[in-house]
Amino acid sequence: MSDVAPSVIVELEHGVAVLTVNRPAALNALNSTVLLELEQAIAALAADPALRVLIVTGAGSKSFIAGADIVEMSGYTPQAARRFATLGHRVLAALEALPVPVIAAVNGFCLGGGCELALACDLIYAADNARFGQPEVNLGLMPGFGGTQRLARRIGAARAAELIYTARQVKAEEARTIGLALEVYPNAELLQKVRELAAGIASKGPVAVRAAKLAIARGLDAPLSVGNALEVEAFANLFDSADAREGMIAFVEKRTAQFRNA
Ligand code: DAK
Repeated sequence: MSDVAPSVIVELEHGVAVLTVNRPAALNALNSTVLLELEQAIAALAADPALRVLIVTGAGSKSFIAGADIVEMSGYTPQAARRFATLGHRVLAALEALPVPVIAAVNGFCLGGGCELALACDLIYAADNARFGQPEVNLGLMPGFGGTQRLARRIGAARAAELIYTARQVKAEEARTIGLALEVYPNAELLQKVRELAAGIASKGPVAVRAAKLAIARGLDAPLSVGNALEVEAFANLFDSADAREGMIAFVEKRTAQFRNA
């Protein structure tokens, strides 16, 4: 048995998985080992029919993810950098493509590649000690895991450009004000608050939640008319699902719906 602690820990209970990036001695910085373990963990979650909601967080109370691993990157050739960036993009694309809602519980530093990972999640909730930023230009680098694209889509191009050009770190309350974090909670309460939110989502019709996620994601990359057409299709298809029948009949019968994910 290996005596090396895994860099990624996943616990799944009642449909809600918590994935913890577990490298607290380096503030959960993403090196190749962590990224490869993340890739495996996300693939396993994608194949798990019990999964309803995923929460992503960082080990310890100080940091979500303090970025890509600067020590590892400092030895890179352009070829190694391209491999690393490709791996990072692959992991974040797989996270983003999970069919269920993914929530980032940002419990501290959320910088560089860490902020980019949070941006690949549907929802971001912050602890009061959270610090968001894309500080790559401090290192003579630029965001390499999709930050130029996802941050601009989330908070608007001008604010994203300001944060990327200046490397300014944003505290939790400002992150909420600019639409990066949805809510701010005391650090000790963050995970419990996010678990409660996730449990609420997990109790809804799972087929419908997945269809809504897909419609939002596909629609964002399309003109409004195409997005609306996608929504019509997705909405109509739900009437083929046992869960939609159960949900509407339960309403009429004044009882709680028993969804079967079908
Ligand atoms: N990488 C490696 N180690 C890190 C790290 C990081 N990003 N952040 C922190 N650590 C390590 C520290 O080196 C220290 O290790 P020891 O010295 O104890 O061995 C330990 O974590 C604790 O950190 P500090 O002692 O510095 O803790 P403080 O509370 O004093 O400061 C801090 C916390 C988060 C303000 C500070 O650690 C910091 O500034 N960290 C760096 C944050 C940062 O710049 N993050 C962005 C990284 S760049 C690309 C692909 C990807 C990317 C770019 C290009 N391509 C291939 C094109 C992405 C780039 C990034 O994410």
